[in-house]
Parts: sequence; C-alpha cells; structure tokens
Amino acid sequence: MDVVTIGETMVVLTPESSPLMRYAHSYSRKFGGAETNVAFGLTRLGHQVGWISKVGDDEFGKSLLSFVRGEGVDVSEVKLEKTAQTGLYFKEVRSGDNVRVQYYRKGSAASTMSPSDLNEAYIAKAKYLHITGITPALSESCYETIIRVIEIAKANGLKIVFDPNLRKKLWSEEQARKVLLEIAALADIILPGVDEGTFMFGETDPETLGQLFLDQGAQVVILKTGAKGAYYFTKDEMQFVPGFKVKTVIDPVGAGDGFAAGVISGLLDELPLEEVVKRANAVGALATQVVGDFEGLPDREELRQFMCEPTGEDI
Ligand code: KDG
Repeated sequence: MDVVTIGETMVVLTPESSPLMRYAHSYSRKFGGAETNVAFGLTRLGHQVGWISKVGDDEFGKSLLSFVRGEGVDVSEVKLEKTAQTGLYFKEVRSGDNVRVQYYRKGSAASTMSPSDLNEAYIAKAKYLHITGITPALSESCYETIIRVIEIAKANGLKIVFDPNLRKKLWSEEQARKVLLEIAALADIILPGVDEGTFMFGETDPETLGQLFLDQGAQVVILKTGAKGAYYFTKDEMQFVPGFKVKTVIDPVGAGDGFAAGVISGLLDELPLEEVVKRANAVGALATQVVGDFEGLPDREELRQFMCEPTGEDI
C-alpha cells in the first residue's frame, strides 16, 4: 500500500432547486470528506490507498462504504458503528467563491473513533500517512487516535503528511491553534494555506511562515496561496511555483484535498519538489471545475492534458 489516511467522510446534501437551503425543496446526495477526497485523487492517479474510519451501521453508512470501495480505496479498516449515525453536511454553492456549509456530525460514528480502532500491522504496510486537522477536532477520542496513528507511523517508518484543514466551525480557535501546532511539529510534510499558517503563528509573510514550520521539525513545507500557486521550503531550498489558470471556479470545496493528492502522488513518483508542487497545483485547479468535493479529480490522462505535457511522457 502507498498511502493510508484516516478521517470522517459524510453524506453531502446540496440544494438543487435553489442554491439557498431556505428555498430548496430537492437536494442531490453526494459524499465528502477531506481524507477520502485525497484518497480518490490518489487512486485515480494509480496509487494504492487505504482509509481508516467509522461509518454508521445505517443506509448512508453502507452506501458511503460501497462508494469509497468503488473508487478503488481499501476499506477493510472501516468499521460500521451501531451506536452512532453517519455524519451529514449540507453545502450551499452560491458562486465559485461563496460556499456555505452546515454540519450535522456531532456525535457521528466517525467521532467515536478511538486508538483501539487502529490496526498497527495495516498502517505499517504504507509508505505515507495522510492526516488532516479535521479529525482531531471531532472529539477527544479522535484527537487521541490521531496522536496514536502518528506514533504508529513513526515507529514503522511512514512519512507523515499533514494538512491543517482548519475548520473553525468544529472547535474553538484556542484549541485549534494548540492542536494544529502540536501535530505540525510531529509531521514530515506540511501543507498549510498561508491563512492557516497565519492563524497558527500570527505571521503573514510566507517566507517567515515556511521557516517557522521548518524550525518545528518539518522536512518539507508547501505553503498554498490559492489559485496563485504555492511555495515550497526545505532546509536548503525555497521556491514559488505558479498555479494553473482556470476560467471559472465552479466549486472550490476539495481543491486543497486535490492539491494534497497531487503532492503525495508526486512524492510517490519521486518527482523533484518543483514538479511535485506543479502537479499539486494542477490537481487542485481541476478539482474546482466540477460540482462536488472530489468529482473533478483527474486520472493520469486528464492531468497530462491539463498540464499540456506530450503524450507518452510519464508525468
Ligand atoms: O476539504 C473538503 C472537505 O472540507 C469536505 O469534503 C468536507 O471533510 C469535510 C469537512 O470536514 O468539512
């Protein structure tokens, strides 16, 4: 297995008849969760991924599980929870830069995950562990699970990729800052947005932020500036890699997860860091071109065409 990821995936309901929930009578049912968005991005690019989670032992949980399995992700470590329901969220997309979400996930099945749910032998098979700052925000036991999965990854030589994915609706700013800084200090590769770096360190300058993350122990920091592109920092190098232009952003949700999938894919393919970030920018841009949290994520051919690389070249 190349990558193992852990976190909550929910049913997503999007108003159909009006972009606003208050006027909507019909909703489309999709799925969304940062970690499975990344997993789908990776399987579409040909990588082997396992997802650790819990879903409710209910209709939503069962359809979610078959969907994730259908996208080629290993779900053998996903448990069906009888005592709690599958999480749910509503997403209003008013325009490409105006999206509102409403969560119904408190006490969800995934929020009951605990360290005893982790199978060390399974995690040890992967090269990378992907985690986000959403999971520790779900409950105290989820926070403990993330700390434990990090310990397991370190003990078994996996590289830890951490996307802070700050979700202010899920916890207090004080708690979020403390935990995100704690996890960032344990990760090898960190993928914050500049706004998240600013939230964590109170600094706005990208170079200073990159250095602060490196000083905490990261080997690679990739600092995102949205559509403009991203900086990468290592102890020896710093560079800005411009993003790809898209005419219109249709749905921005999941762009960061596409970016993370592009980074991990590039690292698995052992590309130079500049190419890793270029691929990440491209996957992130493509994720914004289709309604849904992951539906726009490309396969290799779509990615090659978007990046305008010659046919036959291994990208
Ligand atoms: O990054 C996109 C995710 O935010 C979305 O798919 C839903 O995981 C989700 C969340 O917690 O908001």
